[in-house]
Amino acid sequence: MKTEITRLLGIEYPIIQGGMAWVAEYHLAAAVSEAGGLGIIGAANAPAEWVRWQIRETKKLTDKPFGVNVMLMSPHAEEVAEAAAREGVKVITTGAGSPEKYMKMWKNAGIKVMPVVASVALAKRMERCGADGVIAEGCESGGHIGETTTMALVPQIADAVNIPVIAAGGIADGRGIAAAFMLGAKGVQMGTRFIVTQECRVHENYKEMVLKAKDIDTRVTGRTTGHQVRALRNNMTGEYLKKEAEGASLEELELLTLGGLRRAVVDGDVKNGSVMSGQCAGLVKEKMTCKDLIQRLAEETEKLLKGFSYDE
Ligand code: TUI
Repeated sequence: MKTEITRLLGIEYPIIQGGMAWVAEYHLAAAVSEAGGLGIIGAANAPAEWVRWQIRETKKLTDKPFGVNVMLMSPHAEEVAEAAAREGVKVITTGAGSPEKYMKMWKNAGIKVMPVVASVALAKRMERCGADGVIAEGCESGGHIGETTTMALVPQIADAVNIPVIAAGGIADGRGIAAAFMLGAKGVQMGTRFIVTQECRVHENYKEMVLKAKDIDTRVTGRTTGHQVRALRNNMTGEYLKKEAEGASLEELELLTLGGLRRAVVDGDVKNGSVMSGQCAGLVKEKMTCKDLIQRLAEETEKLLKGFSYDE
């Protein structure tokens, strides 16, 4: 599975672990990188001090490349952007905005930068300002999402830019990875599938809920506020959507989600917390180690791509 992405990042498999807020901490990132993928530490809303500590702990567990995801809506985005560069991180991904103002600093530090984008326009802007690749994230993803599906977004972005495209959103097995290559991607990013791994430190209740989820079990809150977030349906999404339909204010709606992800990930309150997950949760059926998972994904993908026939 050697592609432009494995060569660019110096990794074995073109499989990147999503920089999931609260979920993507150093145990998971190190395990994914050790298994030959690219592990990512999700900085989310954390301060730079936390990110520095996470980077140092990851380095104790692996010599392989790993990355940091800078969530651009964070109040700490600027200090995190600087800390990641100073700590010698090899790869930076970004989410929930445009990282244009940090690009020069990161490129001067020799970092490979791959912004997550949800539109052709932002992908083109990222190419112009020096991105090494873009992660095209469809709205099947968990967490904060855009408007367009992976199936429609990835080929449109692949046509629009000359840098490698990584597909994200709705991918959980070798079929999804093979399909992503057919759409023009040179790699994939997966989040939901990595939540249910041995090394992922989220509360067991969270993993159980992903394992039990069916195809129709996610909901998108915040369509009226512009902060669309996909999560597994529970009391919180039910109440949020009811209030949203009644025209509740932004402040009132934010009260329902504030700290909700932490509540689900850390406290295991999967009824009232925010259990962010992609639509592919229904494909996640067993807990594995990151090594076994990546091996299996590679085998499934290679088998499909090698012996492809219309009839099988
Ligand atoms: O960022 C994500 N996923 C996330 S961030 C997050 S933390 C959070 N929680 C609640 C509310 C808000 C944030 C949880 N999940 N994925 C990458 C992504 N980026 N998806 C969509 C976008 C995006 C959207 C609009 C990127 C850029 C953009 O417009 C920027 C511009 O200037 O055009």
